[in-house]
Amino acid sequence: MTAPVLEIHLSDSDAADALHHDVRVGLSADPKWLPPKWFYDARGSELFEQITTLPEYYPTRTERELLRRSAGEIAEWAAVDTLVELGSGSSEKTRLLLDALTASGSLQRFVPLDVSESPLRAAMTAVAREYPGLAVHGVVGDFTQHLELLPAGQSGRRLVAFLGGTIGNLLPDERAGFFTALRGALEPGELLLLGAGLVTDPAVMVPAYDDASGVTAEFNRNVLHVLNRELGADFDVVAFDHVAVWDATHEWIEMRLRACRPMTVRLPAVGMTVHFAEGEDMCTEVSGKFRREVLGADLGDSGFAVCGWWSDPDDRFALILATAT
Ligand code: SAH
Ligand code: AVI
Repeated sequence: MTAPVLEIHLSDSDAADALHHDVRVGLSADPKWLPPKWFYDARGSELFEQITTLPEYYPTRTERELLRRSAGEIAEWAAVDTLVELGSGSSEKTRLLLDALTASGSLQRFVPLDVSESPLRAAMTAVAREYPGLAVHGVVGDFTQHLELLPAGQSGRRLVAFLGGTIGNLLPDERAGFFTALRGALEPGELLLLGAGLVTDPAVMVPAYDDASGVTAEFNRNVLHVLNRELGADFDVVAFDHVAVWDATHEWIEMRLRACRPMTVRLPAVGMTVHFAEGEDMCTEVSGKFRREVLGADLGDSGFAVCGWWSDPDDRFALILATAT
């Protein structure tokens, strides 16, 4: 087994600068908001893993089933030497791709990229142990900023996996920028495998973001623990209620934190004092759900051609294979 390599494009001080910036902008806006990437410290990443096992949270198990069905076909289509995974987290479902791509004989390297270093290290160690012939080259980075720094293919092509429906956590402008930047970072013929949630019944979607056992509520509130720890803030975390609503206009689930009472919160590291009225909402995440024709058009506009589409019988989730044209 070759020791995994970790490349860091986002140092602790870069991350601190980015957090300060996002908090200054988001908490002075009306309505207040925070970008979802700040959920994922070690505890937030652990809570996300728990979410993936909840009965209400269908995206992970649906995508895993789609990967089980499609991995062999994808491996046949794509004789790739490198599998890149953006927002890789635990890389749990990725094993299905790794199995198929290693069985087909072309894969030499796995490149997981994530903002969250400790879960990334844990995933890299586990993958390196399970796939001794594979070079594991992790990247601590932000997929909205560091795509051009991805390692190039060695002798052949790369397949970039962006799974879990994380594409839906980008706002429409960010999503368009992401597809364009990704296309710019790839050579013609290289591939994207995208996992995306589809628009379905709100009676199915909303409980997935508001589970009976309260794990998603804890995940949502975790961002306040992050701000308390990283910025010396004094959020009374339990005084915020978890809210998940389906926004039919934007076709996204919006997660919010709602102040139970009027509060004044100090954030010394950014020199801010922020007031919350009773019942005031702060948006912490959007989770966009898509329609086939819209995703195809977005990908086409950015220089990708869809060459494979797999979805479940209830049309709740899709895996899309696209080639850089
Ligand atoms: N792909 C996994 C994990 C999804 S959770 C799955 O399908 O289960 C989202 C992951 O994306 C987390 O690991 C989080 O740390 C990472 N992430 C969120 N925003 C990011 C960003 N801007 N750049 C890189 N990683 C990010
Ligand atoms: C990572 N991402 C795709 C998850 C989602 O479904 O939007 C994050 C999540 N938020 C609440 N539950 C899960």
